[in-house]
Amino acid sequence: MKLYDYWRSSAAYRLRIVMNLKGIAYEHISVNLVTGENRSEAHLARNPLGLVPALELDDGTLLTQSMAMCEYLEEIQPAPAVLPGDAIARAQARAFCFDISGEMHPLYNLRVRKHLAEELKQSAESVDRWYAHWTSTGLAALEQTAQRLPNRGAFLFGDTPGLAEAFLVPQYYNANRFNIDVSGFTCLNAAFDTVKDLPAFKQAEPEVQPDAE
Ligand SMILES: N[C@@H](CCC(=O)N[C@@H](CS)C(=O)NCC(=O)O)C(=O)O
Repeated sequence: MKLYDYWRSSAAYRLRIVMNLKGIAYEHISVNLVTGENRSEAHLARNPLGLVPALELDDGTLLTQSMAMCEYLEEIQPAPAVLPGDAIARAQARAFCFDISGEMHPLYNLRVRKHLAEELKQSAESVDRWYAHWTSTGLAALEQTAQRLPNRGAFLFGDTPGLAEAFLVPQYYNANRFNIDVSGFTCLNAAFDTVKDLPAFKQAEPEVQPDAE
């Protein structure tokens, strides 16, 4: 499989973690978001929204949307599982991931920040405040969710790391990068600390990717 990736893409980071957890080898192909390579004809043919990641299967089929791709990987290679076995816990784990990928991240994605700065002429300070606001409120809600989880084991959803951690860790990376205070999020911090040094997570870190600058 080919993963259209960018070292600093938090959505691609989710895929890298899941592929590492499952031991699925992939070819990394960098699509530079800073130079706008994601808006090139070649990449728009892969994903008309011009976003990464995209996953190209061996027969040339292209998949987009990190959650859909992770679910695909879970279906073709169920072990080790990244979603819990119980249907309710599975729905809750998916909801945790969608809170990140569908509610938080789209609000402060690069194209949103660029639009705020370039089209709406907002200052760098306002854009940073926008970013911090949506990250902090999103993480605060996730903290509440994590505190109420009935199925916690060593990890958020049981005894193995899964999609919830694979979606959370890249948001922590971003929060760190933009100096957002996460010290109050005790459950999320514990979840982050439990996985951050596992090889699947270490090897997915932005700074060790081949296109890291
Ligand atoms: N919902 C999509 C989000 C993908 C996405 O927004 N990717 C970002 C990088 S993390 C991107 O390509 N941004 C380019 C841009 O905003 O122009 C997913 O989960 O895969």
